[in-house]
Amino acid sequence: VMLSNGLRRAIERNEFCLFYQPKLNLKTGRIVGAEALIRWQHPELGLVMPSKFIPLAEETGLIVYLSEWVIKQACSQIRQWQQQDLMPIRVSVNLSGRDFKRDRLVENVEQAIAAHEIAPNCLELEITEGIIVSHTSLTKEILAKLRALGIRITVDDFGTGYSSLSYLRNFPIDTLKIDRCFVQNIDKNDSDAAITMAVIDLARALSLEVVAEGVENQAQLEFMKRANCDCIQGFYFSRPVPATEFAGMLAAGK
Ligand code: G
Ligand code: G
Ligand code: NA
Ligand code: MN
Repeated sequence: VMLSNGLRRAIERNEFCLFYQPKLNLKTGRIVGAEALIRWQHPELGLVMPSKFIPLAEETGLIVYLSEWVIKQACSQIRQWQQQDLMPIRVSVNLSGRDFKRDRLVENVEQAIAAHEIAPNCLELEITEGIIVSHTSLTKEILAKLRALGIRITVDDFGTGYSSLSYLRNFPIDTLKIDRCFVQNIDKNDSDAAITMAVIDLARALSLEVVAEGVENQAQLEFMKRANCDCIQGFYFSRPVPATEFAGMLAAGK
């Protein structure tokens, strides 16, 4: 109850911030991007994680305002890093199903990119497989418009959406992100290993980029290298960190 009352005020008071988790290109060993993950800097509770308030924001519809803020903030951050000569990197943001029930999303993205004068392909939108399959016609239209702007689209949690694969040929997509539930037991479970390799091959065959999320140890990293996965993201390389810390990692990697 406390959180639900606070959420609306928190938006007005600008109490949110973004953490950034690096994505590492396995061929070059360099950071190529980051996923932006929202946190709520609550005046009494401290740093509140998204799992504690995103579901509520989705239920109440406030998510639309949060997403708008996240998009603007990510674009502003991309611009700042560019000005510090820390580019080129891409930043991805997570969107919710609610965001695809309104045409305003395209306008929000277009305005944020223009206001911060960033290249559209520096911004990536992560959309779960579930969103893609559940709201087809308007979602497809919105995605097409976003893609036409030059925004990159990632299918998040790939393999968990209980979907047919046919959307892959109908939707404008750039990247598949292998869900961490497959990555987790890759060394112990032959099926998970086989599924992961098949997804990587599928991505390659469709000329899509493929990212493995939730890489937590050296063995998983080596597996992804052998399997020719493009990029990894996970605690083994880095947890999500504040913007200044991420900038430090970028600078050190130069
Ligand atoms: O950062 P953390 O590991 O706690 O993220 C938990 C979940 O919250 C993830 O599923 C992530 O996709 C989601 N999430 C994080 N930031 C955002 C955001 O800005 N918008 C939406 N819609 N979901 C987010
Ligand atoms: O797909 P989704 O947007 O839910 O993924 C983002 C979430 O995954 C965030 O909550 C982030 O903190 C979490 N995450 C990132 N790397 C790892 C990891 O290596 N292991 C685990 N368990 N979670 C991770
Ligand atoms: Na994500
Ligand atoms: Mn995911």
